Amino acid sequence: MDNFCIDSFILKLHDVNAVKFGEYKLKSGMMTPIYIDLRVLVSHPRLMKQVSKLMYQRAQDEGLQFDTVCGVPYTALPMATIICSTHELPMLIRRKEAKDYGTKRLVEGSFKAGDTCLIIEDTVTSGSSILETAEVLYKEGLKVTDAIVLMDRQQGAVDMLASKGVRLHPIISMFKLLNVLQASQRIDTETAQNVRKFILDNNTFRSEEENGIHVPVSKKQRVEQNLQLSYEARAKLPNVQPLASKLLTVIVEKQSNLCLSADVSSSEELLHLADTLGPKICLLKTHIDILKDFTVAFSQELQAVAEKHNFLIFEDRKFADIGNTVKHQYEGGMYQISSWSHIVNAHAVPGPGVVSGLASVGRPLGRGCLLIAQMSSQGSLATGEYTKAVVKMAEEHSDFVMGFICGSKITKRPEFIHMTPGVQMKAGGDALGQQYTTPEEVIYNKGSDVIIVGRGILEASDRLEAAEAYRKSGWEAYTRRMGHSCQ
Ligand code: 5BU
Repeated sequence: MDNFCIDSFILKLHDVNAVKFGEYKLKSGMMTPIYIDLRVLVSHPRLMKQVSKLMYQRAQDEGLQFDTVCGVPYTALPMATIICSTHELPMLIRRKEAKDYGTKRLVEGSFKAGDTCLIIEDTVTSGSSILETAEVLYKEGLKVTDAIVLMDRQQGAVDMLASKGVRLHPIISMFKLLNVLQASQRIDTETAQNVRKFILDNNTFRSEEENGIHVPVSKKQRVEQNLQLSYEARAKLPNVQPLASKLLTVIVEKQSNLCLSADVSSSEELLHLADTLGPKICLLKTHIDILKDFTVAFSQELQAVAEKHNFLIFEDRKFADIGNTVKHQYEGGMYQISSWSHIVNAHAVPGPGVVSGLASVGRPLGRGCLLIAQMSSQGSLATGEYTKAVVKMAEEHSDFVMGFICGSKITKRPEFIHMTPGVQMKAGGDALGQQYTTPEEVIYNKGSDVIIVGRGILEASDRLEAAEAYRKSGWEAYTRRMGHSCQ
């Protein structure tokens, strides 16, 4: 059981008919094309044990502090019981109806006012059942800060509960479940797509918002992130730019969303970095004009190393001139960037001509371009309306523009890749205006796709160890965002 993974667990849920496709009515009256019935798990003790293990593990991973545990009646009751009995934790039982004799208590068990209670739930849609239980516990003087749920239908519960001060930690998300069932051919593409559409169209928290209930912006962003597709699914989208598809595939193959910013000044050191850290990265970013000894032979060697370790090369050239000039800068001069760099980036300041100029060289070579929509540096002017205009420019050139340099997810269109520089294990900055956020923040909270790390790795005493730490951190943040808690 130690090595079992969420994917095989999802298949087991399907085997025991806990996941059903068809037309079903939810508690709210809403009709749904997918029904999750975890009540059957009581008949499958091994699965029950696995559920409880996953839930407890999640509480540990999140570092949750609590005095007692309460399962939402009834399906989650035995789950809470197993967790509490295995780990010798005090449990509470919430009654659905007060008895009309004896103590008439709504919460059974011993506790004192001010104790923190962790809520356990089997499935959530809007999160209202968890909230109901929390409210009963509040009335008894208990605190509820966190809840763990096995299956999140991704229809607004995380955000609704967050708006009430309860953090929800889902083990499996609907999109993860669909991806696994589709990949294992348990359901066909059409069924999976129908359900995805239903989930996207029926977000209970968004409808509250549409009804005029105030929702903080960050919560809105979280809703959008939760509904996104996996890297794998995005690589296969019909409208994805070919190089974006290639990069997404590399990310999945190497379980790495790490781009190394190889800001070193000698070609020998750069090649050594590429060769030693190559297995850890999906992308290697260069500033070719800081090399003191560039040669065409070097660029050929770099391409060979990229092929050997299956990563792409991104020259961070930040083109920003009229179309005709950038065309020459891209293909000519001493660096001949288009001949060796898979990806380049550009500022949108000059207007769409900059993209057309670059595309005239790069598109026939199968290259891709990132537009700089935001920058990590303090006081950057690339914000607000400018960022929105960059997204629009990308949408109008989506055969060459594959994504953005940005601080957070800026478009819902899943074919675009978001890459974020200014990443270190500790938030902070340097003396020249660089600002750092952590891999977790960038990938999990901000919904970006790729972390770009330079000095966080280059200045470490063991660069390989540091690269692995960033790879792991970026990948775990992504798997957690997708509701996938083990690898
Ligand atoms: P650092 O050592 O991790 O701070 O390096 C960050 C790299 O990303 C560096 O090469 C910058 O030129 C690059 N960068 C950035 O930091 N911020 C931006 O907004 C853009 C690029 Br665009």
